[in-house]
Amino acid sequence: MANWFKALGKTRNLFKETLGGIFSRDKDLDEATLEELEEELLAADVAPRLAAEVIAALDKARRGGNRSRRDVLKQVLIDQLAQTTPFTFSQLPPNACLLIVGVNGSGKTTTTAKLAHLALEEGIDPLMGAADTFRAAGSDQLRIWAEMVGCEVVAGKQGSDAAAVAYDALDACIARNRDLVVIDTAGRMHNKAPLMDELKKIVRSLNKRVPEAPQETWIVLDATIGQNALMQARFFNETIPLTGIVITKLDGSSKAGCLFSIKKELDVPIVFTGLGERKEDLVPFEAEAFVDGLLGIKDDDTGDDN
Ligand SMILES: Nc1nc2c(ncn2[C@@H]2O[C@H](COP(=O)(O)OP(=O)(O)OP(=O)(O)O)[C@@H](O)[C@H]2O)c(=O)[nH]1
Ligand SMILES: [Mg+2]
Repeated sequence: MANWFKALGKTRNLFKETLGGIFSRDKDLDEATLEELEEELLAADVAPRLAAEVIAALDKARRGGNRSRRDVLKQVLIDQLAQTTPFTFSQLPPNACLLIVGVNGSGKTTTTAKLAHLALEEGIDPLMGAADTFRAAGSDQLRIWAEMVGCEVVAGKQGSDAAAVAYDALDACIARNRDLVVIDTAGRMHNKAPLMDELKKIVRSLNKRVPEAPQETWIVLDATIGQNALMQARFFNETIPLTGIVITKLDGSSKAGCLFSIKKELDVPIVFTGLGERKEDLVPFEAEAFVDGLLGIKDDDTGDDN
């Protein structure tokens, strides 16, 4: 069981500075406070539309609703994340292909290995593809992880064609009758056209082996960078349609407001969350646990304003 509450400590501190006004007893939730709060929400990278919705809900509660302010806020935030059923590896077809993409350093390689670990725990037999051929260290890093999680890797030489390695990895998945291949790719800046074209080439190459592959394409986003993550997700989604979002480093001082805007704009599910650097630290995203962690609500809380 992941400790969301502990992992979100630093994020919560950032968020609480913003939301202090809502929670302090001696501060009446008058119109001036609401206005002040809206500005603070915007400063914390909460999208304008969401900030407006939060304020409207609090205003409504203030005008006569008897629910606690915190419950109102919690519900607005959970509704924004509108999560569907949790992802399971067993819902994938046989020899499924999961492509991992994102900008430099967002946590792709680590996440690829953590996903293989989770798949193994679910009784799924995975393979990993090291299609980061850009740096020699790219596939070495995945090999080290592979030993830790007990999963085979298909890798190419440094400088070789990433699309060819991706193809080989999927081919090996089929030949070795594995349930799933998770393919790690090189970090690429979302605004560099040649790099984004390489991503399209990887997808075309996978298509050649299996027309439906990749069945899943997940972007790995670093939660600590805030609103820029939205920009990245937007560019990647325009290049190759994304089917999932993995948010890493929520255990750092993340600017969690960006999660709400990304989810809202892309309407792609947030599938997993990185809460630390160990192999066990990737957990399915849970909207309520996330919002509780953010607002400082513990399981045994009564929900009273404080
Ligand atoms: N605290 C924390 N650190 C993480 C998390 N996920 C990844 N990291 C760290 O982030 C750093 C970068 O992770 P990588 O997996 O190498 O990132 P990458 O996207 O593969 O990087 P490039 O291949 O260079 O683009 C490493 O030090 C990881 O340990 C997380 O959820 N929490
Ligand atoms: Mg990497």
